[in-house]
Amino acid sequence: MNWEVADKTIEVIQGDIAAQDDIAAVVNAANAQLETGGGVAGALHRAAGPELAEAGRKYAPISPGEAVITPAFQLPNEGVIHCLGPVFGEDKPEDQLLLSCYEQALELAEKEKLESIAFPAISTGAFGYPFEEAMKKVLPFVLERLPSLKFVHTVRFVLFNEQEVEQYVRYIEDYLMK
Ligand code: AR6
Repeated sequence: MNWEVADKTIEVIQGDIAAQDDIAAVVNAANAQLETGGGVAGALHRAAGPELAEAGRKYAPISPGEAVITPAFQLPNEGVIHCLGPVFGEDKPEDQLLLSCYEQALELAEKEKLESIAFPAISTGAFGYPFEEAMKKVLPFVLERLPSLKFVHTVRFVLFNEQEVEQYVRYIEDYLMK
């Protein structure tokens, strides 16, 4: 599903973040050490190869809310933006730390003049942030940020299951109707 907002394209798909071959920057739901892990981090590191963890070493450890960019190695993208989301119930204020991830990722993509970026639902897996609660923070924030983006023209949300896609689609349609 996609929409045109402020001359930008916003997309919501069900899929694997490691298989976004038409996107310049993919976002990793990273751990502080920028090593491989489960979920998104596992998928991206497996597909990128061991160079990805090596490239992350000079930045590690990163803090909750922080994002850094590395090359994408064997992935079909130009770069990987690693974001450390908050652990729900532990890193506070969790909503601000979550939004800081999205903001810093967008800023890095702009700085590197990358035209498209794909986000997974950061913190909503192993880090325990309730999916809908995270969505209600992230979507208005990103939608409001679109007009000020100069280089990024496509923002894609890559979600794991159909129900999550439906929730995003419903939220965006309601938001755009207002
Ligand atoms: N593509 C898209 N989305 C995915 C994929 C995939 N391949 N795999 C899982 N998801 P998570 P977090 C969804 O746990 O909560 C790691 O082990 C998943 O269903 O990847 O930020 C790291 O090493 C969920 O909705 O990230 C960290 O230690 C969302 O992506 C820690 O987990 C995020 O789940 C980070 O936890």
